[in-house]
Amino acid sequence: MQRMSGGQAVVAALRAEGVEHVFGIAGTHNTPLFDGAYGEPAIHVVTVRHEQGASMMAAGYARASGRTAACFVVPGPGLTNALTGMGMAYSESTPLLMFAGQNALAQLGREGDHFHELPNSLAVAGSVCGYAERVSTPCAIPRAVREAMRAMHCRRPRPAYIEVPLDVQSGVAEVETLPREAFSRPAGDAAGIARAAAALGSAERPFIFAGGGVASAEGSQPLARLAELLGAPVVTSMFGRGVISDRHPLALGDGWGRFNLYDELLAQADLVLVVGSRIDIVSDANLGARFPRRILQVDLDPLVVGLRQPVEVGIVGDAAAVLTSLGEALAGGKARQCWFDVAGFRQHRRAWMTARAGPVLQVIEDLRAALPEDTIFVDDLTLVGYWMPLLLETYQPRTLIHPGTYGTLGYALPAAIGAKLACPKQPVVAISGDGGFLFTLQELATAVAQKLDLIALVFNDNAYGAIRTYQDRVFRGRRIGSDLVNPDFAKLGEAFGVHSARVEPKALGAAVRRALETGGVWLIEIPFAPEGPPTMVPWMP
Ligand SMILES: Cc1ncc(C[n+]2csc(CCOP(=O)(O)OP(=O)(O)O)c2C)c(N)n1
Ligand SMILES: [Mg+2]
Repeated sequence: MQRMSGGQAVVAALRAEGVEHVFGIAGTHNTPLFDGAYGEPAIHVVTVRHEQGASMMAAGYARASGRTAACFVVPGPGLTNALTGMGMAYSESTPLLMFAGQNALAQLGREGDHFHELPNSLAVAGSVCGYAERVSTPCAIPRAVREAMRAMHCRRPRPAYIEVPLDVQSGVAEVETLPREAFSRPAGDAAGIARAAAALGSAERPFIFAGGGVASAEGSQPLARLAELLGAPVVTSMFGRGVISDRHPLALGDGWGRFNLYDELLAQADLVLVVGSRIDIVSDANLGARFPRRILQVDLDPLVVGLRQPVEVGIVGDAAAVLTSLGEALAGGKARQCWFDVAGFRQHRRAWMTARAGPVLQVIEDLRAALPEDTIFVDDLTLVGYWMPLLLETYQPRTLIHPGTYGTLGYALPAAIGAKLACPKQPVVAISGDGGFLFTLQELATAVAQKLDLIALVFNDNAYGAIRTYQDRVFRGRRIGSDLVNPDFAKLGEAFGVHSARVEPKALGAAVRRALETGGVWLIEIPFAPEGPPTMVPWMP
């Protein structure tokens, strides 16, 4: 037991849980939270320039590292500003721990002119969280933080929200900090694993569809081992890119399986093991809907299993644990030859991409060649970004961070800042369009203040290009609201005190190499208007 304020109790609980970074903006309604971190060396407070940046940084931080960061925001506008990043994190199954201040307990429930008042804030935050709670005494803080951590680490990862009224933040009490706990996830039930192993053993032409759940469970090794035992090729969802290296002889690449590239695989396969993927709407429209009849599904979230299609065996559990158990169950047999012509598929895919992607293929290959293998790429919703999961050779998990199906613009820069703070030794590159970049560009100031080495690329077509393309394709060229008048990006970079450059696409490789060598924050504008992937919006007619 130790006597401390609610603000100090929050920070003590974060320290006890191993949280190292807090992103946020202070106001009268959360200053005691910030004050709790005063002089606390274990907690690094990052002041951001908009709360949207805070939640997106925390999301990028977690996706790059698997570690959880926290945010401190004021209630009302601070919370509603943060919601977009929280919605994003919710859709991409990413943890982040959001703390908002609140008016004093006695003022709650009596709607009136209270400052920063947001009726039903718990319900508002709760709509994009797996856990939402208001604490009403400092003593309740360690338990609430523990419950939030459990919700994020033992169940499907989702943001968590804790609201701390002002009198609780400043109130002083005897608080007991909880000892560290090793969080565990369900390992999958033995009977289900035995049935799934038998089904895999009996299948003649199985393949594996691996999603982001494999990355968040650190399941790359057991995935590769199981695939090798079965001779099963592996397709990844866009969240799963990197869970198997593109150099692995069984890796088929991204399952944003547009263009009927996977028809041959799907026509021949007699069983699919779906692991750590809800089979999002994009994958479902293109690939899931044509899965073979026999489906085995492994997921931490019971609501996901069998959601899109009926499954022969469903297992609720941690992807790494279940893949390991399946591997052990099948290890007695001889490793099988792969039944599918992976090399032929890759050649076919490559020829297809070369024919359709146009100059964007070269741009992405140049980026790949110029940067080390562990570089973390963070995409925005931009035409180049859409192509990234398809075209970027990816060798390690968590190195291609593609936005979730929430699909907000402005994600790349703040998420890249979070990724860099989490993984300071890895180069980090944000890929934005001119439209999306202006949603969160002020976070360049945060990157400068944090003295980061970071490369922000802005592909400039002076348009909401994806929408312009869409209008051209679907609305017979009736362009409206999609042309943009932009600032001078080089001067903008200068004003923020970052290195800036404007380069033609063919000079991009050299430019990023130079940026990497020089260090610091770089804003590189590339005048470029690529084609979007042919079925860019697959769920539309
Ligand atoms: C918050 C938000 N508002 C609107 C959209 C709709 N939208 C999707 S892509 C896009 C265009 C993005 O333009 P830009 O960032 O320049 O990339 P480009 O498509 O030109 O490559 C828009 C407006 C969105 N995804 N998110
Ligand atoms: Mg654009």
